[in-house]
Amino acid sequence: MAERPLNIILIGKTGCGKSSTRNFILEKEVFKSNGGFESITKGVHLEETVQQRRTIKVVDTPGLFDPDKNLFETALKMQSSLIKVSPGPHAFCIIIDASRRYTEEEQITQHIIQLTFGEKIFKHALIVFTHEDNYDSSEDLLRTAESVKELNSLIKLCGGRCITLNNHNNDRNYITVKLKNIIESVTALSKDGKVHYNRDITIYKEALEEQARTEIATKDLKLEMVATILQNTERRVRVAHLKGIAIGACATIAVAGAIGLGAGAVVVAMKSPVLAVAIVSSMATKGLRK
Ligand SMILES: Nc1nc2c(ncn2[C@@H]2O[C@H](COP(=O)(O)OP(=O)(O)OP(=O)(O)O)[C@@H](O)[C@H]2O)c(=O)[nH]1
Ligand SMILES: [Mg+2]
Repeated sequence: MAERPLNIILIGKTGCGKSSTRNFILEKEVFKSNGGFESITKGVHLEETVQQRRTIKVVDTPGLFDPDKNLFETALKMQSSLIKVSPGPHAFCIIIDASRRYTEEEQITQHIIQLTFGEKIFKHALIVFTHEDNYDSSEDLLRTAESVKELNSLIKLCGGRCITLNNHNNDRNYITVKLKNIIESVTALSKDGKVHYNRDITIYKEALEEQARTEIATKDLKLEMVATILQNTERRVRVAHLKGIAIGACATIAVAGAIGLGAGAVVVAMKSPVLAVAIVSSMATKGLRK
């Protein structure tokens, strides 16, 4: 019997190696040299391959921090990758160019990724470090990454799931081993293709649209600004979630009252929506404070 298909979405900063990684997974075209030629991905592209009797669907996305683009518009395009894969992605590969320093832009990129897909994304993500060829070994690269405080936090958020890649290595054994690593990692993460990312992105989409309208230039964005936008959005998501629970609970109580559990329960049901929403809203606000 054929194995369950796996859906993978590649995300990250512009030029980090998403399209090269897609080509590596699809065994389509392995670049031999950097050259001076850069091909910037504009849209969201789905392609598929069969590896180890599994269909692997790979979605390439436009990179964040293209200086000519509004960062939030690019994030909206990146978010639209979700409609390409049904029932949802089994893994997000957060691609990081290990030959570059992990600067403020990289940290903003991490915040924008969360603002696009919500904090749950990290439970469904693995980090792919490209430019492994800049290091003596994969272990050397990982040791260096872990020594960078902010990067180490991201690695922990992603449950320590990391893969290192040299997209320019076209040695058959190397490709076989790395493809096996990637597929095994996504298989384990998705419990053999049974678990996938599934999140209501309405509020995140609204937040990105709101920011895209402000037309702030990408180069003027500061980490604190993006961190505040992210905190406010996560707060709105929590309040909406808790309101949903409260309304659900009230409906249950009201139904119980209606089927004869007594006048007291009905009174609670009538009074509690406001009370419940007030309580949960304050809980949500407290939960976000450091
Ligand atoms: N040396 C080396 N170069 C790499 C590696 N991966 C990618 N590159 C090079 O990095 C450059 C950018 O790679 P792309 O795959 O186009 O990056 P991208 O993330 O798709 O870029 P955007 O579409 O602009 O977001 C290209 O010149 C690649 O050849 C790698 O593992 N090692
Ligand atoms: Mg690309």
